[in-house]
Amino acid sequence: MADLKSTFLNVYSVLKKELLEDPAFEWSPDSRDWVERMLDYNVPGGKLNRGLSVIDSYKYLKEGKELTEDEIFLTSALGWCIEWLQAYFLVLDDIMDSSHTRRGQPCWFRLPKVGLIATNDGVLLRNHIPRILKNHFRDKTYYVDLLDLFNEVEFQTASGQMIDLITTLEGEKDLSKYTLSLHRRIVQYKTAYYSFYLPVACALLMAGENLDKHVDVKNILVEMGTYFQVQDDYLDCFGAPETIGKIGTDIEDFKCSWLVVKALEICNEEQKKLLHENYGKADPANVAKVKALYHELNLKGVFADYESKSYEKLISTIEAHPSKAVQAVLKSFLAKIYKRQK
Ligand code: DMA
Ligand code: MG
Ligand code: MG
Ligand code: MG
Repeated sequence: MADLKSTFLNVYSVLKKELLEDPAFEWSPDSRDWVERMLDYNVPGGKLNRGLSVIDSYKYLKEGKELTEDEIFLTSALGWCIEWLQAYFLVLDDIMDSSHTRRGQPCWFRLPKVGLIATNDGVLLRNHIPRILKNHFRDKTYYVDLLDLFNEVEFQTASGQMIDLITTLEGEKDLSKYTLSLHRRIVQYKTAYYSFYLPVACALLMAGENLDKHVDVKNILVEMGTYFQVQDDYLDCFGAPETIGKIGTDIEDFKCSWLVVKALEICNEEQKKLLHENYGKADPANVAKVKALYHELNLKGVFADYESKSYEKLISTIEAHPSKAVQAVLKSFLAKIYKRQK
């Protein structure tokens, strides 16, 4: 595993070098330095789960057959395209969410020398993906499907981000619209497609599969992605910033988080009033009141219950899938995130 990760990181260096020598641009030392620093700061520093999953999934689809050097390189390159997509969304997400830290360091836009240049860096990160794909997949039969897949998933993610953001401003801080179904819709689009469906879909395309025939796999992965974002919402409030690498902002940002949805479901009138008065305010005193209410309502326990029920449900859906190889892909993905602390 440690070995797979170092191979994967080597591929990052290769891809970065190619991008820094892209013949479509006349590079100067300062432009090259900027992009290199921007990439090193934003692309490889995460858990790399999404990227590594492409290699893992492809292995399972090949039913344990040893991968060739070429296959390892190509699955890694696709994995990195997903990590690039993630970096692009996160750089912009942190600006929009007024976040402070990410992966244990200040958000890119918080660096004094960066600021709103970060928005163009986001655009650059996004543009790197089709360039990597062109460099390495142009002559593959599945090239068009790959481009189409990334386009579709990017559109879904941006649409999810849009509804995540506009629900926080529609009307005057209206908590009554925060329901489980709205939450589900937001997280399905903003997180599940790119984090869960995309890695497996990349592996399926490389294995010569037609994605239209794998709608059942997509549905399970979207379910898993929803569970993953509920964990993210939980950790935003209850996770340790040193472990998750970021300081939560969901309460301040008036987000339609799973926690506030659950709190609204189980609270009494008095507690609801407290939520209305304190949710979505930047003052730490207001945030502390919301957190105290979450403790009072035992949201930790409610979450633990949700977590084990989701796991059981996912496992039984996976085990109902006719292909053992697909089952293995899905189970390994689930094992990586079950009860995660970061
Ligand atoms: C993030 O949702 C979704 C995308 C597409 C980046 P979020 O704002 O809850 O993520 P985080 O908690 O990592 O800022
Ligand atoms: Mg965010
Ligand atoms: Mg966000
Ligand atoms: Mg979050």
